[in-house]
Amino acid sequence: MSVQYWEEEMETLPRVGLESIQLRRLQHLVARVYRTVEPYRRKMEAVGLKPEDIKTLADLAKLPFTVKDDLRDNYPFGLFTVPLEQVVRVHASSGTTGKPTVVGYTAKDIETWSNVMARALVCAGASKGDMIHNAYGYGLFTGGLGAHYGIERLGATAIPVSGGNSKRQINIMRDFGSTVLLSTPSYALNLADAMDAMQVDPKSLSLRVGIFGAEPWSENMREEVERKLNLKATDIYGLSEVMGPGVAQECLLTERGMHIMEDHFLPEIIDPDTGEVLPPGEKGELVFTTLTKEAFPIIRYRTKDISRLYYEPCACGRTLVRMEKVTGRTDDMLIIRGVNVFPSQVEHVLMGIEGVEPHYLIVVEREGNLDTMQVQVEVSEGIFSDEIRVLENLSKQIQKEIKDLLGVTCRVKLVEPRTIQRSEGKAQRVIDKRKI
Ligand code: DLL
Repeated sequence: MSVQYWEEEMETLPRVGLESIQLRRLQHLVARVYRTVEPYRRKMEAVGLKPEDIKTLADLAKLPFTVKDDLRDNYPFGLFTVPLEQVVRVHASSGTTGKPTVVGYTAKDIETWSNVMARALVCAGASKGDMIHNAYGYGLFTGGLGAHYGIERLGATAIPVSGGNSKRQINIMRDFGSTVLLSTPSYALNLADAMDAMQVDPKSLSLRVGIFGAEPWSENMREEVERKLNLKATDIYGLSEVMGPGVAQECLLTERGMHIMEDHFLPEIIDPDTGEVLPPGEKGELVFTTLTKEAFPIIRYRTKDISRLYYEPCACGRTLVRMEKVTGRTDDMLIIRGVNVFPSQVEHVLMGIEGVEPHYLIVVEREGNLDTMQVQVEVSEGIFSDEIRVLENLSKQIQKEIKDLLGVTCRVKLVEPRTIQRSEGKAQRVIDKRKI
């Protein structure tokens, strides 16, 4: 299989060349935000830093971080660096806590985004001839439109189906011959269930590749999606504060990690407690600086996503650094009786157990002074009609494996197929009643 690129020169540039481009862009960016954005200037002044102090890429670490609260404090447009007349689009997060965060794009930003997204699609093995079924939500969420512009830039055919109405999605896949599926991994499983209910054999469809992201998913979930949808499942990463989908994408040859579009998004890994930059290969919080964005550039944005960076060459020939699959966030980490628990770890256990479906909910409560964790999970069709002993054993097995991996004793509630609420976008995996 020959490797295809979208912007070959940039994607395969030797690292010295890449780093010199990064430095030039960084210096330009810092000078611009210092000049045009009051909150950035104030933060730099507070640590006695001037744009000309950025002399090497290592000087990036001298710059103050940006956090989600900075966006909220400057709601809605306070961090934009261009007049609103130059902003051709805005996106916003739903804002589960507090005000939503708003991001903006100039025409050139949309151009850049379309290109990095086209790169991501090609990186996942898509090409001009593909029928690309885009089930990311269209609207203020960056998923739908972000991917859409990349598909058109690539010259493939976009099917802008958005999320929801699984039955119609499957009819479209069958009738239009969708070859590439873009959706959250949880919605992909939802589609697999719907196919099953409609008695549509995935092998009768033309799906070849899935480009799944916007939420964490485990390796076991990958296997599950690949098996149930009969396609190759790849991971795509992005966040609205930095751009949207297309910040990083897994290639078909990599054994680990997604290539970061590093000439546009400069990554660092920091210790989330001290803020110190960690050496390559170490696990920590991912931080991004945008190098080319005009309307809403961001400096050292703390993503709260946990990952690590691999600088070793990749078999696909791309020199762009790879980031490990995001295994959790510094802020979705649950602390249960003193133990750190990531929902993705619970998922990992569940996906490895026979008879269990990939639909689950973690409910955390406080009883007296004690935190309790209940894991509700759907069991496969047929198991419910089996003897009670089978169910009891299954519960015990789940409880034991979670205890072994995480050191936490949980209660397990097995529920019937299709009883846990399905998502059309990001799945809600945790109900933490301690916070309500
Ligand atoms: O989720 C952008 C996106 C759309 C990415 C479609 C991929 C595909 P936000 O709504 O701003 O943007 O959410 C960003 O979602 O900080 C991660 O915590 C999580 N996330 C995104 N992609 C992945 C992934 C979009 N592949 C937040 N794996 C990020 C794990 C992911 N988590």
